[in-house]
Amino acid sequence: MFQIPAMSLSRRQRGCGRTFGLPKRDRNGKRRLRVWLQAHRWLRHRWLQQIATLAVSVALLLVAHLIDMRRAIADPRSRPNVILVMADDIGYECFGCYGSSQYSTPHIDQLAREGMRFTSFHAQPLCTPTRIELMTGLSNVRNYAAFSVLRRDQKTIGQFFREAGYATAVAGKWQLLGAEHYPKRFRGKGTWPTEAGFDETCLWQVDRMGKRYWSPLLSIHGKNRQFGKDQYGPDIATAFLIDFMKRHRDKPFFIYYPMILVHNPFIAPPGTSPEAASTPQLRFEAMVAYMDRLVGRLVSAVDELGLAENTLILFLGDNGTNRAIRSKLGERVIRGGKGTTTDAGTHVPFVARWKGTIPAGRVCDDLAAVCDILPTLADATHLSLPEDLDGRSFWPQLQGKRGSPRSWLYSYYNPRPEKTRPVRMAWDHSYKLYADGRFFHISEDPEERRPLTNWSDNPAAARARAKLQAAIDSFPKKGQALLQFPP
Ligand SMILES: [Ca+2]
Repeated sequence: MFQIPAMSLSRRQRGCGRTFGLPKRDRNGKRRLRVWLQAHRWLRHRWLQQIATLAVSVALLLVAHLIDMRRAIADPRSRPNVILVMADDIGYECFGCYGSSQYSTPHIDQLAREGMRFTSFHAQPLCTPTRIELMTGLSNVRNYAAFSVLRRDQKTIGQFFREAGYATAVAGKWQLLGAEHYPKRFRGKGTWPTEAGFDETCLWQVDRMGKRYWSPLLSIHGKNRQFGKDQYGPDIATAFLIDFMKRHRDKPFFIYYPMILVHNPFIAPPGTSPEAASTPQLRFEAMVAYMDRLVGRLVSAVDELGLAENTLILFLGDNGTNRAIRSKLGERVIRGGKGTTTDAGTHVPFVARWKGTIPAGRVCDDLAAVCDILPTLADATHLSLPEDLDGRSFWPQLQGKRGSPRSWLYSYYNPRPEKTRPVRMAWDHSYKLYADGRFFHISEDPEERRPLTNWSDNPAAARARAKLQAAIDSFPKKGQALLQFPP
């Protein structure tokens, strides 16, 4: 109950009261009018008070929110450094943490123990198709023009980070400009590394095509430099990035490291014994071990600089292993599947570490793909992105939450559109459907040797087929940018 304050009525107020139809000589009526007017004034007064209180509360909330935002921006955890490492031509079957005892990958295995490993991560079957997806977060059906060419009208991961105030660097292999050894109509039609958002660059195969391992020809800050015969390209790229990290330890940085290793030619890396270099297979295994050592060198530098709890490190492969390579995994011998659309062509390792933020030692079985990396990094670092990307963020999963896992993956693959025909496919953990109707039980038949013909008798297969058909139908049938280059 509230108390009505005592107050006298003005002549005007009394006059007002009469307009409400009270009898002129009714004393009780006048008293009721007085009480009503007093209550009305009090309520109006009270209402104004409430409006004022509400306005002050909203203002205080806004101020608190702004203070929180400023704190969040000032908190290094909201703008972590990001190091994105992608090895060249290596599937999941070549890593200790994925069950291999044939290969030696102790540093990447340790990264997995200190972070999270994905068991069902997929890339495109070949270099450029994967790199375009990584740079743009889009399926190849939207923007793939030609092999070795990233259309220069595309917004890239480097540009997003640079615009957000990050220092950016790329070292390793580029292959996105159209170098001198490609047909003339593709040469120079793609994107320079600086145009793609990278401040500092140390890259093999930008405009020139020299050697990648010993006696490498590297483009450093846009100038081509020929190194000597005792100098090893992968060492130079790694040292370049460690130096960049040291110089930018006090501000957020984004490092993209598309590694030069372990693509053919299979040439022994530094320190390989003659016995370990006697066959291409053994030299490949030595290259894998050296690639792992370089990742270890980079991670050690992060830890020694005291940045482990402020740096998100990701490692993946860009496509399956070279087809000349055989790798034992449990009872299976897996032939490298680079360039093919089977599991051996697309199934790559994916490991992420951010000490104190990503729970250590976790394994995630969710489906994920290369085009998901850009949205995931945007989530982790509070970048804003367009909403029409094909990728889906798995940042919740990296924090140990359930997230919104994919129920299928989709691929449009047409690496050399001047001579290849597009392959369109969708798959989940169990089944894969091609747009031409081929349908496989991939968890039982990963090499896709036995197309399913009686799937309609199996309700689970029929349901999966309908889901995968809908996934394929949700994308355009034809590539949008094949052999088209902006001026
Ligand atoms: Ca590759």
